[in-house]
Amino acid sequence: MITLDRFILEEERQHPDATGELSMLLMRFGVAGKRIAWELSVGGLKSGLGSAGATNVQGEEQKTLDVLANEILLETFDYGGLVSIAASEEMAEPYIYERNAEKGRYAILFDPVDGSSNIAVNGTLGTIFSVRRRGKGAADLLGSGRAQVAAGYILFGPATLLVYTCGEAVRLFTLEPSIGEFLLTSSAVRTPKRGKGYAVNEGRAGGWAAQTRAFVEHLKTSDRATGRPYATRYSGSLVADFHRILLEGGIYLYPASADRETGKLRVLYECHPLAFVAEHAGAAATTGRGPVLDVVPGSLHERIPFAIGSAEEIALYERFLRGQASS
Ligand code: FDP
Repeated sequence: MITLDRFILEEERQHPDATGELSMLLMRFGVAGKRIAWELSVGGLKSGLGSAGATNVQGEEQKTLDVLANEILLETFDYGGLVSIAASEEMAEPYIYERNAEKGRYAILFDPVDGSSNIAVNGTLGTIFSVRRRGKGAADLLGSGRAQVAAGYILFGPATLLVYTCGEAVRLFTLEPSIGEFLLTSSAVRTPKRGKGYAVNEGRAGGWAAQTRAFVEHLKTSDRATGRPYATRYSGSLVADFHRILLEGGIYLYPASADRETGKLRVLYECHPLAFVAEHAGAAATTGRGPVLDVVPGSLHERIPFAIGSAEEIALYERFLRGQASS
């Protein structure tokens, strides 16, 4: 049985110059994940599962569990002197840890509850996180995705999973509830070069560019030789859909559309961290024009068109968008 803490500490020993701070920080994401998993599991029993009445900075309705998960994550890093600043999809401005302002070497960014439309129907949810070296202030959070030190997500499904990478392999842990520990499931997750499924909200196809529609049409067109049609798998939770793709291959898309020219997903809280995981598992993520990790956002809550998945599907999608392939 290899617990998360044991794995991280053993990994740390491979890096003699490590201070142990990143290890502590990753372990704390495990603690936050357990607390959020618990809150989600009892959420339906409590009153106030639905809307908290407030809206987040993107004008979306906040659910009580979004608020709660945000608070849990903030509180988790309030002590230990590890983190000096936190930015979240749920907060208009970054949170400064005054106590850690001088010593905290890291900045964290997170989407506390991703796929929040699934809250009300007991569907799969996730928490996405990203770790960067702290800079001098909020502006330093606006780096390229390649400046991330670590990134990952916690998936709240039938089991709670923790997936992360520190820029080496992608690690996958499963929560064993009887002992309250994350146990190692895979120390090097690899995404197949090609998959059989695609995930996209096709109800929005009317607003897509012709090339995007042609690409999805291509996936749906029968051709035995190339393994088509693909199967549609869309849950309304990016973490759930991405996790399937990470393990089985395929592609997830949230493209630009007429009413959302920059797509829906946020660079810093969703796209960068998942792209970091994808690239370290042999998968890829693109805006349609180039790698997501190369994007340097101009503001904290910036959104970009996003596609993530197996290397072959991502390359094909880019060819479609460039007009170099057709269905
Ligand atoms: P949600 O807004 O419900 O938190 O993060 C955005 C996200 O969910 C993704 O998890 C999900 O894939 C997508 O948006 C769903 O958006 P649509 O309802 O437009 O399909």
